[in-house]
Amino acid sequence: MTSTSLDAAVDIPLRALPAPARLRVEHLREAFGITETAPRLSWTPPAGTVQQTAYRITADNGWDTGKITSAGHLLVPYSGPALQSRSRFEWRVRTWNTDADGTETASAWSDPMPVELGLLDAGDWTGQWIGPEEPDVPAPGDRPGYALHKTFTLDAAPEAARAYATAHGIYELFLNGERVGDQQLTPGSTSYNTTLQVQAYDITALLRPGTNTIRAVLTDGWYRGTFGYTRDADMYGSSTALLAQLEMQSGGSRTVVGTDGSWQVSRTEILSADLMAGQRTDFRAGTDDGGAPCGSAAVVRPGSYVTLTGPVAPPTRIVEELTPVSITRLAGGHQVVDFGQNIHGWVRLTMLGGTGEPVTLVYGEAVDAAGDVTQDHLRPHDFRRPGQFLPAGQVDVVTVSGAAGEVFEPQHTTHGFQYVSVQGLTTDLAAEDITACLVQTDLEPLGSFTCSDPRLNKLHNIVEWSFRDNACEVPTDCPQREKAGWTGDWQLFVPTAAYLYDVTGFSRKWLRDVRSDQWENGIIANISPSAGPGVTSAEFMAFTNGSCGWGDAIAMVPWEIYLATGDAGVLAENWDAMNRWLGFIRTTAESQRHPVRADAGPVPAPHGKYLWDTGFHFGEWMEPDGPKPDLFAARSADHGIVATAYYRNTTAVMAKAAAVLGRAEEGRALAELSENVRQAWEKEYVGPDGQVTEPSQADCVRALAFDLVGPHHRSTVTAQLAALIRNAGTHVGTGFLATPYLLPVLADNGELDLAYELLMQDSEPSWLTMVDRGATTMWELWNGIDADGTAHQSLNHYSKGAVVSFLHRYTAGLRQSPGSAGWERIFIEPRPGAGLTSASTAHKGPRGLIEVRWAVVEGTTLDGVLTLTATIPAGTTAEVLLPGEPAAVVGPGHHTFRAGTGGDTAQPELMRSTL
Ligand code: RAM
Repeated sequence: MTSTSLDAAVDIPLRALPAPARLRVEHLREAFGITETAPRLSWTPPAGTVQQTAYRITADNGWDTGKITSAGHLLVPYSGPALQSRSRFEWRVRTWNTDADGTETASAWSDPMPVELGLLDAGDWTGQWIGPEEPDVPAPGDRPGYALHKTFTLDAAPEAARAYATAHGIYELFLNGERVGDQQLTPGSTSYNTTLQVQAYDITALLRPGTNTIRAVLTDGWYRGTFGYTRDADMYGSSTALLAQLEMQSGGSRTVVGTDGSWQVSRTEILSADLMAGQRTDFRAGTDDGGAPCGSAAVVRPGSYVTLTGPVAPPTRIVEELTPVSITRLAGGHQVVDFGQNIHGWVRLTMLGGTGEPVTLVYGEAVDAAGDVTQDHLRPHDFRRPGQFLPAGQVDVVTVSGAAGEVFEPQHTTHGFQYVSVQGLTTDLAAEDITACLVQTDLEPLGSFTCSDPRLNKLHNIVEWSFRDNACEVPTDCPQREKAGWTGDWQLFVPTAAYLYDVTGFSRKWLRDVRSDQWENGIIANISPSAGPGVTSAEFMAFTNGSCGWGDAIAMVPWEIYLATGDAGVLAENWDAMNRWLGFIRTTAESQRHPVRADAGPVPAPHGKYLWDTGFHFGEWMEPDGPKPDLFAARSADHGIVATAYYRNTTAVMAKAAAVLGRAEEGRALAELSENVRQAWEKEYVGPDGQVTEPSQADCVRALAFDLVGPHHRSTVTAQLAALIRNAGTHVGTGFLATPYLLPVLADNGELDLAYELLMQDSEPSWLTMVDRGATTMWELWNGIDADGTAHQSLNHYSKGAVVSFLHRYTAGLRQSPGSAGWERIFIEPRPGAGLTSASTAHKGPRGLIEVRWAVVEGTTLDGVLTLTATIPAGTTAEVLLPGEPAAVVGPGHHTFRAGTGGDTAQPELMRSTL
């Protein structure tokens, strides 16, 4: 290759074919305890491959496919011996591939990937559901942790041993005093009425001949603790319980120790633990590892075995630890620890107070004028006492017993925080005494971006952080005030998230909850997991379900996951649920008219049946100059312009999904319905002059993004949008729903410069205001920290962060071609602006690593010439469009292009080099 590569690192010699990599089973890197008996296997062809031509899979259970002539390496069905409970195999794969010369070469064998099944049937369980006897259950938020434990004897150390465990509540397992595994917050959050995850652990190394003690610590968690904005409790039941089974294999025989009435219950050092309120620990109150039975016998409780399932998403872990950037002792004695980064999780505190002296930790995202942690902006309204606010929670208290080695790490709660106010500790903290632990679903990073502007790099960084802080078990809205799986938030951020991380299993797991929580009439619950329509005590929480832009997640999220992975199974899994949601929209649109419209004309216009204009809708939500959110008023407001737009989009998405699923007839009907809805929107909301009649940036954006207006109106609506932006002093005016589409529709409709002006705007409201005011995560409101430094609402909501997709797709210029899924066909089309001189992005797609980097070379004879290098993985076609150049189509390999950056001055040149 004779090109000028911008980075030697991309010039890997392509002829040394390594082995296939990134082995996955059902999108999982770890497949331990799964309960899928027909798993699909995927791998990435060796780097440097142009096309896989054949593969061979072998496994240690005798499965051997032989050499199969096929380019397929995604979601290949397992076809070995039938899988049963506890089945285990290790598979590996080698491939035959053509290289750039068309020569076929065999790869090396991949590393093996172990797969082990958990317990598949209710009949596999001898363990019973057990729990503590609780004559007086304390108030929610104030309930203690219990230990359930049992001592048993083994003649010899087993050859292999497994523990299977789950709980109504959160459990941690300890075997002979050692914590079992590194997962956190187990069994994780799901819609427990239908789905409860079971974790499987390899405990072979923890057992010993003679006496062994198994101990589980059990707290309320999502099952029984307080939850969300309303702090409702007892969502799934009023008592906690544990189900566990230890299986020890020796010489062909299996010894089983399951939970039953012979287990003992002890109090623990956890005086109270609640996901919202925090954790109070008093080491004087706990027992040791449970070896000395005390307390009472466990009570056998009713509990389901049919809702049990293995993992479909990665587990939750501590994925990163941070040390303080500063520790300040305030005049009043509090020590304020600043970690320099807003995160989700807890701290590990090794410097504790004197014996019997409680130390209080108040967690927050901001400090007040005095420099202490403030939680004022995080307090939810107390809907039982209008005008009042509830406590923000997020407070831990620890008291030591004086025994050596006591460490406080509150693993039965979580917090959103950058700062911790440590109160009651006379000793000065040193940095090594306190560590922040980021608790997150252990997602594989896939994407990155960097460019020549440090502020844009920081913007990208804070968006990534907001996502990581809101990826714990389910996609949450914020890690402090609510921790709730709001459907709308994930709908609008999932395209961005799927570029940056592998969110496939994570989304499939959540979508299963969304389906479980769907109402009989087809409404998709606003929040999943949630326990059902009747469970919340707040009227406003119940009547807001059925909102456009939120419920539509049931179609939009599977579609985005399909695009990212090419897995049509995700569409199939959710097809019925999206149809039922559409049924709700359709029935509502056809049978109801908004009173305003009905008053204006008693006889509905023919297009009226396609207008979805009744029911509650959040609307655009949180526009900078929008009305103060008033849910009761919104209940009767006319949000038809937003809802009908989503009716159009969801039918359009479903028409495409139907085509992928081979449901051609349904696809045609959906496309027709979608077009009828589009025409109705245009008739109702576009005037004769082609302008949107209820002008707002958000509605103009939707008109363009959802193809609501015909081609002849696009330029008028674009001009209207541009005028609205200019009238706002070149400021963003969108809220939640339209923000992800704002810059793309400008760029796609001839307003690229305006898109960049908005991106680079640094007066309020704007993204860079957040960067300039020191944000380390994306704010819920455009003025999350106002000019006076006062915090408002959550400082950690990812929704506005969807803007970084513009950096990936337009600035760096990498996107999928229309009609492609799983990154099979891509477009590379940098759209530079704002004086940027370089940008690069990378995405580990299902076919391998895609890299794009461009720079405008300055100070050389090539001054003003854009040089672009691209790495295209196996089986992928890329169309490269450079400013002012004809399109070039290239295949796998490394490529370098040069082009004049436009204008008449640069000599247009396109130099392509391939391998
Ligand atoms: C807020 C949430 C969430 C949003 C809803 C409508 O309470 O934080 O982000 O989806 O409102």
